[in-house]
Amino acid sequence: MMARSRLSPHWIVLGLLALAIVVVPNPIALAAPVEQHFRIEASAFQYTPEAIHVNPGDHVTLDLVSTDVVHGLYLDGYDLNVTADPGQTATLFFTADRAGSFRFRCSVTCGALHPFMIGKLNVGSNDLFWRAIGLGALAVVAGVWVMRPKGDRQ
Ligand SMILES: [Cu+2]
Repeated sequence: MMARSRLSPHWIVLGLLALAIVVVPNPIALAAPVEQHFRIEASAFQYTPEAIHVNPGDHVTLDLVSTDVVHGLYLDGYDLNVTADPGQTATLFFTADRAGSFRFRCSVTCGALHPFMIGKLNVGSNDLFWRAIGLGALAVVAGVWVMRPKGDRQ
């Protein structure tokens, strides 16, 4: 008879799942660029929302709305700036052709906490992040399986 493999089928399934999580292409990352429209409210001393996410190549429109005093938005990496008067909307348009994580900050001195008025633009898929989470979840499953009580033990 054939020698029995030392790898149980469970481990092979886990290994294949891990491989799939690492190498399967992310359909979102392969999608064509789209129009993205965001409304960011600026108030003392924060942006709402604080973080926005687009995919590389997306055409991005940012409407900066100031709810109190004059606020600005300077986007690091893209070197873009826009200023919104109180109660007004100012619009910034750009193509997200640089991948990465970029800070945006208020470019108009608006008060004591002005230096802390910071937001974030993420350009790129969260691929690595989700793959890492997937692998982590798989490791937990594997751990639980290894630690499972043996049927013949009390
Ligand atoms: Cu400011």
